[in-house]
Amino acid sequence: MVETTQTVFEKERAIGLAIQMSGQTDEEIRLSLEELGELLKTADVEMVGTLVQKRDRVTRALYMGSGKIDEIADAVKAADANLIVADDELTALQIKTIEETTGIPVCDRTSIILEIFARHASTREGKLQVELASMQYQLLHLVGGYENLSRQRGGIGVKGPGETKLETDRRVIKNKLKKLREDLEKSVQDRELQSRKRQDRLATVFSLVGYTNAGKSTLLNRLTGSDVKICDGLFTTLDPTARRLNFASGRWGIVSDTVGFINKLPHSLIKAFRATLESVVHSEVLLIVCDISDPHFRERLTAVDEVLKEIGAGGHRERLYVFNKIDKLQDLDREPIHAAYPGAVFISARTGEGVDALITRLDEVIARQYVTLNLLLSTKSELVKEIMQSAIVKSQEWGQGTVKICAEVPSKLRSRLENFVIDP
Ligand SMILES: Nc1nc2c(ncn2[C@@H]2O[C@H](COP(=O)(O)OP(=O)(O)OP(=O)(O)O)[C@@H](O)[C@H]2O)c(=O)[nH]1
Ligand SMILES: [Mg+2]
Repeated sequence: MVETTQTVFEKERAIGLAIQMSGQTDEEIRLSLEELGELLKTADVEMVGTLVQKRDRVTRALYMGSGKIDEIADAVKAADANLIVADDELTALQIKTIEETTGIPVCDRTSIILEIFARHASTREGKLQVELASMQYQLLHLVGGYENLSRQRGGIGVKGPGETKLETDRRVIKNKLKKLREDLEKSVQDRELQSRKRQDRLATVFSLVGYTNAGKSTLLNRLTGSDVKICDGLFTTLDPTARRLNFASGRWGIVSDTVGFINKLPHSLIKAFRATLESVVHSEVLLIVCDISDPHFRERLTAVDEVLKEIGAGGHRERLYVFNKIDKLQDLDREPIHAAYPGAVFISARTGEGVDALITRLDEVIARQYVTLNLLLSTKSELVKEIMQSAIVKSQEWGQGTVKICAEVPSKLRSRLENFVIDP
């Protein structure tokens, strides 16, 4: 009988497996498994039990120790589960061995994340990036001549787009990967050409970054009056969205929302999402959004930091820590947080509390990205129009064929104005 993917999802009940290496605390493992449960929930799978084994190292073939495999089988039976999910990325050999021993399909954290991404990707670029990451995962998990259960089953994490028999051939996948990369490059170029208005290139870009579900999109909507989709689930946003933010001072900037981060974010995904994350790498200011109502917010911030380093946005870029969801906490002691994260701002993107103070801070930041210049230009110069659109003009004196302007100008425009600067 052929089961549709939908019915498979509805029925799925998973046992989560984790390895506790020496040096990892019980709490760390509990937290990670709890998050795996959230990931599964977002992928419509119920986590009905967990199994943890303490080990010094991961067994090459089995992931867990051989004695533990019988326990997995028992746990699966007791909980009436029909899926085993490891909280780490498994090798093809590990998947094969656990499946053969237990007779139950096996997948891993990475494939669940890939599945969620596949479901949430909506733009062509997003879809191409997910396809690229899935293909890379498949390539790593090809086992010659062996069709594992999860493959036959065609469920979670394995429904790589366009899956055909031919794809068991490494060479075919590699060719597809090459084509995907080219398509993606083209798609990114098209986006840049279409969406980057000339003016926007002069703007200071604030990138909203943070753990998934921290409230980045809610904050974008609150700041710019847009209506980006928000949802209480993981990885709601995959595609980068940028909106203009106008300040009362006349200055303006771009706020850009992007994919959230998570612990153990698969390398293949980070690599595939390079194009999307490019906007973070090139932005002047990182707004690190953090859900302060999460008791483990510090660990989340560490995970965010690690991903930022990995994508090359670790450096000395200006950072502003935005602690969100204060409406969920009654007596929040801000002192220790201020001490650990100087300049931190506390807000509720949902109720709007603290958002005005955040806007004031953003305007202060952006003010440093402007320079005041006295200029003498030809009235016919294209630059005059550009200044009028992007700068805060303090005075203008129109004469015969020339115009004297005193203006606060985005510093990105400065190099093009150098020849027209005059003494006040
Ligand atoms: N109580 C409360 N809930 C909030 C606040 N901000 C956001 N939320 C909720 O948190 C959930 C996640 O919000 P999103 O804005 O989608 O979070 P995100 O960081 O964009 O998440 P991803 O795109 O999935 O990475 C939603 O259910 C929001 O309604 C807040 O200030 N207070
Ligand atoms: Mg979002």
